[in-house]
Amino acid sequence: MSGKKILCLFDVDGTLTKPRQVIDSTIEDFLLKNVKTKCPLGIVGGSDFKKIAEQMNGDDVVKKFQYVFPENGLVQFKNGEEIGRKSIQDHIGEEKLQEFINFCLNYLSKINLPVKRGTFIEFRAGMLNISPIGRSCSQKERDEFEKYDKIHNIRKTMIDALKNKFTNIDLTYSIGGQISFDVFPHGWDKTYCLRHLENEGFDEIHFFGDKTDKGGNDHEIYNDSRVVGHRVCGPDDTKKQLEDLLKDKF
Ligand code: M1P
Repeated sequence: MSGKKILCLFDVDGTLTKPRQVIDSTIEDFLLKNVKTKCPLGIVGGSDFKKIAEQMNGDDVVKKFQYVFPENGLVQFKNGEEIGRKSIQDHIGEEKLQEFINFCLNYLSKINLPVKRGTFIEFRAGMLNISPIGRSCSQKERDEFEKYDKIHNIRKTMIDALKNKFTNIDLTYSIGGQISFDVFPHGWDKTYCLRHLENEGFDEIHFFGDKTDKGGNDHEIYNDSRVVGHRVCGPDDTKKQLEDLLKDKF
């Protein structure tokens, strides 16, 4: 037993759940009965709170996990209470933001896809989420878009166009899921949540994520010197790596 104060911090999609799916009861039970009894638990997701709550069996997620950081930690919950949120419009300014949104709408109006649905831009507290197919697509359409995008690079090509156009705004583009990408100011990636843990007295923060390669939304935090990074390939692998960690540390 190490005697160290450890926090286990998890990405959601692809780490605790299958993409955009509800957490499996085996994984949730394991976390709450076997891990939480030994060390505090945290979540840092790219999604907004509504989606994280849907995937984690309801709004009570903020009571089950000591720390919940939706939108990379631009919104923060600690012990069941919201303790802060950051606003993208205050940071970028309305004028530039509208220029950016208008460019995206114009770009999206010119591409053809096998299917297009609705909600192409989701405006969140600390980021924009942009989806070429539209967030209101069905699960089947979502899975098909992901395959189509792997061949046709729809998201990557759009990100390149945005990078070329908006050299004057300090934005980061991150592909964290199947049908969309997130846009936020530099440094507002998942490492943003670490500032809310700095004074919490942890000796080690173990982060578990699946999108750890460059361009994935776990890349920066996985490589941050303030955490011990664990690259996983799905919820079952997360459980296995946690079992190993528990054997080693407790
Ligand atoms: O948590 C990872 C991503 O999940 C969703 O992505 P998609 O809908 O494309 O599968 C989004 O909520 C996205 O913001 C988030 O990063």
